[in-house]
Amino acid sequence: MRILVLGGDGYLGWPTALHLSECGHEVGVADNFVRRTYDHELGVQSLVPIEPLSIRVRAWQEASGKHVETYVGDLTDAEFTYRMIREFRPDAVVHFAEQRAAPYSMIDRAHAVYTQTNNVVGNLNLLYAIAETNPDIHLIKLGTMGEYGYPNIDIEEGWLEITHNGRTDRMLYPKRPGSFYHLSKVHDSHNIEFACRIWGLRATDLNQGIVYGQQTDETIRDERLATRFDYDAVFGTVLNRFVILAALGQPLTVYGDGGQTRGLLDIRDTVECIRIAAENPAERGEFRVFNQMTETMSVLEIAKLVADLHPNSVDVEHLVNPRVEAESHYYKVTHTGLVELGLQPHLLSDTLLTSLYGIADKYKHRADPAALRPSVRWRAAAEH
Ligand code: NAD
Ligand code: USQ
Repeated sequence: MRILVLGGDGYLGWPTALHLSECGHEVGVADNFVRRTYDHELGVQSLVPIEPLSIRVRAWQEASGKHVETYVGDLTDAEFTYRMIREFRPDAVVHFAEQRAAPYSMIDRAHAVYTQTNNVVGNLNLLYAIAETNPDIHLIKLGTMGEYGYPNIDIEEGWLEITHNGRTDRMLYPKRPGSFYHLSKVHDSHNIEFACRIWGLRATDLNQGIVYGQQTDETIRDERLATRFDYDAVFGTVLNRFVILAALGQPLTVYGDGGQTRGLLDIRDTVECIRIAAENPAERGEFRVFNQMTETMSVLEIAKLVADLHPNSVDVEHLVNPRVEAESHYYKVTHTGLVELGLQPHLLSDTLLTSLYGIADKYKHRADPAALRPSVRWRAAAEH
């Protein structure tokens, strides 16, 4: 298949592009490098050094003999988006290209507006480009488990059958997200479902949990193929961040009680889920939703696991929660769709954690201690 990976210079987009290429697909990647700009803005860098996209692509050609086409541009630029879709003629488009950090979206008004504009407008341009160029293209869109929030009922895969006053309908599962970033994904999901309904597009919305890990079978073939590994309090996600804090000899920063329970998955499962979704497309007119996660853990359980298995002594510290979120709640999620299509999950293991400790230890000198403590507070705008 011809598969275009948008956001292909990012943490997940790059390893996904390599995996799809390795599996025999013709792959193109697109990116505007804004993720590298956020690093400059925040004064941080990926703990593991990453090469520019042009060098990554050349290194992959050398390692595998396979070519990856690149498109440099911004999805909010409609002309760029249309041109890329027309030129590459994809069978499937994998859309990772959004601002993805909840704390970044909560810094202030400008960052909230930027996040929602970038994400919602980019996705809308893409929907139009697909509809007007070739409505048969399968859109595989990265959503997030946080779209659902943490309701006191079981979470289904995107849809919910509701009986009200004696009548029944199949509705989109109600959403109650916890940041302006997570809200942008809800807006995207609604726009995509509408496009499937009115134009007959085919789409898979992947409500992905928090990803951990840094290496895949493809990225380990050459140091120049490494993907990023974030540790700072804005972009570092909880498990990766705790591993790096442990390497630095810093306490693991559990926000509040730590009873926040989340869906997680290994980066090797992310790339495989995308392959599975691409090779088993949604039907025309179908808005298909998969909950892309393999296990659930609370933040405190993650901290304890990282601390217990670490060779050095590691403290766990409870901080006043900078976010507004439930610190103890019901959480039960259906996530059978991808497994039924063949996903064989890598569950979090001592071996994976030990290998991550090695990576964090090797590069810990690159971390800026000033970026470790959370500084973005959800309530800030309303505090005078
Ligand atoms: P990332 O920030 O590392 O990668 C996103 C890439 O998209 C970056 O390279 C960025 O430069 C690019 N991009 C952003 N806006 C763009 C635009 N307007 N035009 C062109 N390129 C643009 O993020 P990631 O961690 O790889 O996440 C990828 C996707 O997966 C995101 O949509 C995110 O919401 C979703 N997701 C990530 C996680 C996780 O744990 N990392 C979990 C669930 C869902
Ligand atoms: N947390 C801590 N201490 C920390 C960092 C985080 O207690 O040092 C807590 C947070 O308060 C939150 C949980 O850990 O309760 C997860 O935080 P996170 O930053 O790891 O994840 P989140 O903000 O939800 O965002 C990440 C990705 C995002 C993706 C989402 C998947 O950045 O792109 O959409 O995970 S999900 O959480 O399922 O919505």
